[in-house]
This record gives sequence, structure tokens and C-alpha cells, in this order.
Amino acid sequence: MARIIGDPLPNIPWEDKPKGCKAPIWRYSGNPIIKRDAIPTSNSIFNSAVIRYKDGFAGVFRCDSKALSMDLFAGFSKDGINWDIEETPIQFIGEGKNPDEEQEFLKREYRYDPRICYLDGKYYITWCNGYHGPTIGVGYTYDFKTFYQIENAFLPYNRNGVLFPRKINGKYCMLSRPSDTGHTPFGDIFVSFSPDMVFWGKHRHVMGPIKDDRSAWQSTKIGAGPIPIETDEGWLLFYHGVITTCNGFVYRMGAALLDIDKPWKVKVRSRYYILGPEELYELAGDVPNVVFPCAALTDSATGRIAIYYGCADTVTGIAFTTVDETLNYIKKYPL
Ligand code: BMA
Repeated sequence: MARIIGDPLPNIPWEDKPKGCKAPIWRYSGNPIIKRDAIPTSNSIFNSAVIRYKDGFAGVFRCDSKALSMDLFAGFSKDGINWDIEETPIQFIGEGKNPDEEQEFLKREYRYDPRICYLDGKYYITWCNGYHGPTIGVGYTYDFKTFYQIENAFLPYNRNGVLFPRKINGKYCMLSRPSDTGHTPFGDIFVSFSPDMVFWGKHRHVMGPIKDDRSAWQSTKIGAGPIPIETDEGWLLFYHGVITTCNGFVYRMGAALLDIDKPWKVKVRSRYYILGPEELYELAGDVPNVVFPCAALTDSATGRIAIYYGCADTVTGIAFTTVDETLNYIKKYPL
């Protein structure tokens, strides 16, 4: 039995595994939980992040508008399933420490694929930030009302910046995936460290795509998903893996276990994907055949995990697992 290290969350959204289900992960029966037009101007709401907040939940949502612009919107929920999403995008402000410099990184080109990480008493948000191409934007909030933005973490081009929920060996720690300006046909996950959330270095390779048919679903590129989950066996990382088919990219989800002190060391990694596009809302949408996890809620008392994922770049769904279901599966079928 593996143990999640963290707080209990008795009100985690949850459904028991359906009888006869052989997979380590199962979908919420009410999926998709967020429809594409949940706010009046949205074309699609997907690849979004949620976190426990006060006695309920808060989130930062990727809402692409009917102009097909990409921006981040705050939202709140009592149960993690029914969400109220604000109709105006988050306006990030600087910390006021150096207003001239802040004008530079506060320029808005586009924002998408947020993650939220509670760390040092702040809710940090990382996202894919347009700054002469995609890179990793960083901001934080205390209340999901006022949002501060700080320096971009990396040079362009980069995507899927995912913070760890505590310092490791005294340093902040972030996964990311260097990329290009387009629909990148490559991609490995790296980890970087920072003393202050501004200057990032000591970059280490974590893992890359698998170029042979041991695991073809992750043969083109991979990228970190939710904030890594601390367990007594290591960091449990859910990630997306992509294959290039004659119809384009197909996005699935896998899991890996990273060393707790040296998170660039992979202890176990999925050979088989654990969630792939199978339901209609995952198979059909603005970008067909995409499941894209960006957030997970965990309950340390029961080992339950609720994963929030974008479906076909159009709507948002939840899938459930437990720390044991996932770890047992990836250990049984390792790469
Ligand atoms: C990536 C990002 C994701 C998206 C995925 C599939 O490059 O744009 O937001 O889910 O492509 O279209």
C-alpha cells in the first residue's frame, strides 16, 4: 500500500470504480463537467487547473473565446464538479517592486494550459505564456481575486511548466518541456531548480518520448500534467504522451514515479497508457482525440485521486483513480 503525503480531503469529488472495469482509471459518469459555452464568450473550456480552496475549490480555466483567443479565467466551486467561472479574464498585475521591468513581462500575447500549485502560503499559477513565442509564465494569488505576475521562468520556447508542491533540497523545482513555435513534433520533460522563483537553472533531463514500439502512444512527445503528487514511494507524475498518426497527433495519459530527492530519476514509467480518448467528448471536438490532464485533487486519508483533464480541446472532464490503482498498474506493466 502506497501512501499519499499531504492533507486529507474528505470532500474530494469521487465515484467508486464501476464493477467490471479493468482499467486503473475510470471516468466521472457526469462528464464532461464543464461545457464549452459555460461562459457567454467561450468557444471551449479545457486544459484547466483546480485546487482545494477554503471549504471548497478554486480554479484557473483556459477559456478560448469565440474569437479563438486563449486566456485564463478564475472560477469557484463548492463540490469540485459544478463550477462558476468568471466572465472576464484574469488581469495579472506586477508586485510593484520594479514597475518598469514589470511592464515587459506583463505584456499579454496569449495564455493557456494553466497549473496551480500551493506553495509557501501562495497559490502559484504557471501557464504557457506568449512572449515572442510560447514560454512559461508564473504568477500567484492568495484569494483568486488579485493575481500577481512575476518573471517568465524560461526562455521561449517552452510549454507545460509544472511546479513541485514543495522545495526539494532547498530549491523550488519545476518540470517543463522545451518546444518550438508551432505544434512541436518533439518534446522531453526536464526539471529545473530555483532559489527564488525567478532565476531557474541546474536543468536535468527527466524523460523523453519512446521511439520504438514498446510504447508507441508516447513516441512523438511527452509533457507533465498535474502538480506531482508526493507519496512515500516517490513523486507520482501524470503526464501526456503523443503519437503522430495519419490524422495528426493523439494525446493520451500515462504515469511515472520520480525519485523523491532527485526528481530527474525515473523509478517506474507506464508502458501502457492509462487514459486515452475513447468517449465521444474525447474523440470529437475542436481538436479530436485529446485527453490532456492539468490538475489532480488528492485525499491522503483514502489514497483517492481526482484528475481534471481537457477533452478534445473543447470541454473538461474528471477521471478517478487511487494511488495504489495507478502505482500497481505501472509497476505491473513497466516500460
Ligand atoms: C498543445 C496545446 C494544448 C492542446 C494540445 C492538443 O500544443 O495547445 O493546449 O491540448 O496541443 O491540441
